[in-house]
Amino acid sequence: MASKRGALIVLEGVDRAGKTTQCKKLVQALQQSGRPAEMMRFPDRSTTIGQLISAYLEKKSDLEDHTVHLLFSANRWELVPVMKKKLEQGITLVVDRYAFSGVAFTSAKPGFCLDWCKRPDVGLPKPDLVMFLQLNPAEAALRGQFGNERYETSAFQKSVQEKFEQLMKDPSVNWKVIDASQNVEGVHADIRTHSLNAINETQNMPLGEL
Ligand code: DGP
Ligand code: NA
Ligand code: NA
Repeated sequence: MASKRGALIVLEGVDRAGKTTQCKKLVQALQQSGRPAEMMRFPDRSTTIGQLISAYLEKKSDLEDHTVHLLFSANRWELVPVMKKKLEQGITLVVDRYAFSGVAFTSAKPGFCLDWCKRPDVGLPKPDLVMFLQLNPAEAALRGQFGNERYETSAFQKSVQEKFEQLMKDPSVNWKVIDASQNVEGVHADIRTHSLNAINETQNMPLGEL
């Protein structure tokens, strides 16, 4: 019997929706049930390109908007060989942000259309499941202040949320909306259910492309 590939699972959402916590909990739960799983995150600030992105987000450098968009995309592309290898080895990848953040954050800036923003990511491995952690701005505000990084203002985040809502209309992507206002365990239970379904449904299907 041919060995089964891992699933590519992505968590998206606006800042403070709990993506990172939930990615970690999902990886733990999958591992504990005997399913190989690893976490990844984008941007991956550890690479040379990632360090340029990190300096930009920390406002230690300024980069032209198209340029930074292409750097975020390049940062995903440079990890594709590693991702494909792990998926082929049967490892499920749980990814904290992906191309959808790329499109939502840049298209929230003036002068960018969705179509241009999507182009550089065309051909990337397509997630088997994308879960959007939905949290309204009032609930997000209860979780504390924004940090000091670029993009961390309520006006910009509102615009990003609207862009995500447009992206979620794309029926070629397996979107699931998760109510992130539940407690951590409630959110985790929803995420685990969708993930187990995706792992079972996609293990005999080839990996798609964006
Ligand atoms: P995080 O490490 O998850 O806090 O993400 C860093 C910030 O960068 C966050 O505000 C979201 C934003 N971001 C993530 N991916 C992209 C991308 O591809 N393009 C742009 N413009 N912003 C992104
Ligand atoms: Na952030
Ligand atoms: Na995060």
